[in-house]
Amino acid sequence: MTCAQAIAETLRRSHVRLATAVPGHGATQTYAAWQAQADTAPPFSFHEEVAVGMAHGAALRGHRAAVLLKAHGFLKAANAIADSLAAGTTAGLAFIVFHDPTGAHSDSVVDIEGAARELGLPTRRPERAGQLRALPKALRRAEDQGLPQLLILDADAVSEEAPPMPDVPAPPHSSYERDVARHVCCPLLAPYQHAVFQARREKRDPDAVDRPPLPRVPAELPDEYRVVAEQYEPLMQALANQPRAVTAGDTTVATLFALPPVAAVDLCTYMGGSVPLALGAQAAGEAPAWAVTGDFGFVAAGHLGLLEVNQRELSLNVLVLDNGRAHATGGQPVAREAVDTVLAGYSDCVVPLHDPSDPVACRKALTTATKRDGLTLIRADYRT
Ligand SMILES: Cc1ncc(C[n+]2csc(CCOP(=O)(O)OP(=O)(O)O)c2C)c(N)n1
Repeated sequence: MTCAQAIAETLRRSHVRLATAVPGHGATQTYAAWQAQADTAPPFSFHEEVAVGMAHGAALRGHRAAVLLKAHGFLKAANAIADSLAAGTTAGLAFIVFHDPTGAHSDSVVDIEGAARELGLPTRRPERAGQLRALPKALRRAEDQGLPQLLILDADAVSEEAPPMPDVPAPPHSSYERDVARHVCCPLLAPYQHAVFQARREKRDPDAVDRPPLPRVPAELPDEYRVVAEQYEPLMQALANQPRAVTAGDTTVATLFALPPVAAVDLCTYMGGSVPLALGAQAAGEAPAWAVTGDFGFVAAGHLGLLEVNQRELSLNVLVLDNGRAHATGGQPVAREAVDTVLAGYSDCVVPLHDPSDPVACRKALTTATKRDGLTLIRADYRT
């Protein structure tokens, strides 16, 4: 058995429910071995930010997950990785970076160990002989610490003969509990989440960090968010009343409807992360899953996750709040054509919502989405 096959087998025996990967020396061979042991081979991802967001969505919801990538991809996914530290994890989450020391398979020689340690990401770089043993240990440590873990492995070792298989952990012991203060990354909660992260990083008790009071939405939001939030209220209220396993928000003001009393959103990390987070949870068996994104976040990065919905043949309901503005950052314009262009690739999946201020129209659009299979994009038109 090669090391690549042994890594895939160790992940499987360690109850890893979702593995994602982008091709690259080391990751390619290992994910090919992971695909070979599945009933239906899961596809490679196109973008590491999506691969990390999906794995984090699964792990936050209590399912072990791993991402196989190269150093360059780690840098591409750095925003998703940083926010996975802020939100933490429930089940084991391992980022496995295959290092290419000579650049023989890379556009350049890149070593991410320093950057990862600066981020505060718990990092191990085992010797070749210890690479396999390091995997179950990393998953266990992630659960004990509530933080994802990085393993840097030597890419050239993947085709060598594997050492004996290591002992593997029992299934994850803790299960997901909805916790907006910890899992919804946003300016109002960032200081608390950072204090929790520091506690976890230093192996102190994160529960000893004082919890912030949660403002009621929309009435108790700061002025700059409240006016925009009021616009979103009918749709977010209707969303809260739909059945869900999980709803992931994005960097839109609407994500603040995670707060009481509406409680329509459960998780949020980076800009463009709502689709991957929801989809990763869904791929691990959490259905129905919803994602809520603003138009700017969707055009900027969120749409990358849609490729995964289709290529993995999963179901996902996505609300695109098309207000023509990046309100969260002061209202920079988002051209209608930009949203049209991105949605053109998914025209069969779009359900228009022309009057999102009407609760009945909102409920109707959401119910239509729940009755459809595959991908549904509700385009809520706030422009007129
Ligand atoms: C990678 C990255 N770049 C920039 C930002 C700053 N940012 C936060 S929210 C936002 C715009 C969100 O606008 P939109 O998705 O349209 O939602 P809205 O606030 O209008 O509801 C931007 C650019 C960010 N959070 N992350």
